[in-house]
Amino acid sequence: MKTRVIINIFLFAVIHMVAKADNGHDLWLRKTIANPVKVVGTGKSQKMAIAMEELNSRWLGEADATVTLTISPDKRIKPDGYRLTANNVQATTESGILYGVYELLRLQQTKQHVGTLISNPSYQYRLLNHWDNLDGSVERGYAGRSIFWKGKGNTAVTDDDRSRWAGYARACASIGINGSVLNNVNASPEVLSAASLKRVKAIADVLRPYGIRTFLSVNFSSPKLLGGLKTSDPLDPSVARWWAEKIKEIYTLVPDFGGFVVKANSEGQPGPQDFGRTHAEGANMLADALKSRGGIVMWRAFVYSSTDKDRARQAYNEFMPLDGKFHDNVIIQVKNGPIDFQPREPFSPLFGAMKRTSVMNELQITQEYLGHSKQLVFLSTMWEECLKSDTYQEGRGSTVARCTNGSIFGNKYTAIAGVANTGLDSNWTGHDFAQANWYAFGRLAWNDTLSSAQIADEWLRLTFGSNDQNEITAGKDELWNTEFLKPVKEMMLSSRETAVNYSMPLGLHHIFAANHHYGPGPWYAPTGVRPDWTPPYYHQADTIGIGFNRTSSGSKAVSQYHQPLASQFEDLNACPEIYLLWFHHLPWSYKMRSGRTLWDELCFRYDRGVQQVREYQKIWDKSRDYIDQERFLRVQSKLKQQARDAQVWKDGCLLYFQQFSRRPIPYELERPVYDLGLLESVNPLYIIPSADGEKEIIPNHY
Ligand code: BDP
Repeated sequence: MKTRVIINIFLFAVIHMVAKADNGHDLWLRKTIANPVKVVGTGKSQKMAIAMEELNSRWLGEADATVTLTISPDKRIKPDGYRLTANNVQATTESGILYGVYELLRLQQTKQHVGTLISNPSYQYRLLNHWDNLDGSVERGYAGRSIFWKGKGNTAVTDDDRSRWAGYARACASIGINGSVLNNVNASPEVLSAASLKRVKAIADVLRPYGIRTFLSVNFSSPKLLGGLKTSDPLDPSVARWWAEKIKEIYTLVPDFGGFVVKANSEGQPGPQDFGRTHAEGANMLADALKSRGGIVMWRAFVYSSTDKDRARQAYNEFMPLDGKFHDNVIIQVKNGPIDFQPREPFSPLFGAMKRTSVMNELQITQEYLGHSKQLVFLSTMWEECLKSDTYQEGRGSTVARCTNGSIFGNKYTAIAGVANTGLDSNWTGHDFAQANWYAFGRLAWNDTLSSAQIADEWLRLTFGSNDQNEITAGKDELWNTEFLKPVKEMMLSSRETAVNYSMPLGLHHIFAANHHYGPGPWYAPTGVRPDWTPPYYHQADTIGIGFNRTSSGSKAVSQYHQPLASQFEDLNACPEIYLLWFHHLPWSYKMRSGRTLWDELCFRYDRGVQQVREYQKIWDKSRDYIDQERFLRVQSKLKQQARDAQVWKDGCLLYFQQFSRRPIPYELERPVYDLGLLESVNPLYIIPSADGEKEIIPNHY
């Protein structure tokens, strides 16, 4: 009897633990108790089979309903688009059917009404850029090693690999992503070797049924480095021939191969300028070789040299004279801001300015400058801010989105890319909330007018909602909405501003400790390091004031923006305060709109950032009863670290800048808890052990 009781208690505990354990692997595609449904569809392809399987396993509509999947022409529906009713998905392609099915299931799962709707993607190419190296490491990756590459001598494709890739592809397809660039923009020529291409083929075969095309980043010197040619000069016929042969080899293995991404003459990467050729000459040579196969070239505009006085101006200076010189299957891939994925930047002035060239936006999903996978920062609001920024290039309403999605310039090819945050971690992204950034990127790439509030709402419902076999939330819908959904959504929506506040408010940028881009380091300026790789270059703090003067009395970067923006950024009374120190160098005593001095305002912002993270800790602790223990504890511990690290940012920056401002931190604010000397002498990350005990790698460059 006694043993039986003990066994029962044990079983109960185990069942309970299992129910409460959740490693996050299922992302926003969690298991549901589906209703029976009959799916009628044409075609027996793998893609259609996936669409049917998804409906069968996750249908939450009327029980025993019949759903039809119809492929038929309709002028209103673009290739990947679809038309939906509660019981029918119509598209002109199988990919369209797949996307329509995912949308239908999403609407059901988020308990929205399914009326009749037609949906077409904003961009033709909706791509993830993986900065994965062939050795399995991931540049700026914070979620474990590469899901694609395992290093030399480890090229055999296992079932494990295939199931990872399929899980990844399914997640991508469910949010409309239709292409993956499999390797780092700092590309090893080896990616084009026979052995690597074999693996590329294996990956492409798994991604294809989910509508995902495969792309590669290539090293511009591959003809010489891999092919043994004497040169990689794009105008040398033997070089063009080498690329044509290589491209033929790729298409034999991957018939629907998408094309190349190229980082050329940027941060030490080779490029056409090494041979006295222009970016256009380099890009066009590759584009011509890809053209007959339907491939494209995404040529990155991320270029800057140490000699220029303002890094923010350089991409524009370099690329504007080439406008109109690129062949039509070249797209210029431009980072959202003129410098480099900072917590906040104004949009790159190239958007809308290049009128005779296709331009695409490159966003960064991996949180290189926004807390890695240690901090909860929902990036959707940052991307929304960029996409909705008005460039005025073709009059009012010429938003960055409209300048790149074809609606203004009628570009032949339209695209958007996000630098992926995926890795081998069981939850894919390290931080459970970083999944939301992957999700948001896909949703915005599909529809660049969506609001971050809607995206956050969807993601929370899908990821933590009550539709799965989650007895914790069953029957608690009302409470779940008010006690969990609402506060957690608000936390997500404010989280990027919070990160800006505790790291670089008011337009400050690039004041990181070192190349790892995590902790603060406004003081970081080792001798011998090029100035544009040190924070003082960007903040320019001195006893008079702080900020980078980019007005007509400074670097004149404002002039790269179309009117009325150029004047607005130039004019202190019109410049948005969020960009103040991006465009202006101002005295510490400068009067802000709040009535405070610039110094006081800076102190308030840093402090507010810290306070906001502490609030998040409370919000999260209150959500305990609404989600599983495993994810609860994981996020709780990450928030703890975020609160500590926000304090390091605040103390490090304020104590450092205070040496110049020589003003007290306003007395109503909490005092610093760290000493500047300590923060300066030790990399802040070393004095605060991370929650997961992980060791940071000491960088050797900025
Ligand atoms: C910077 C990263 C670096 C990348 C580079 C790029 O620090 O690792 O290689 O951008 O985008 O943000 O090429």
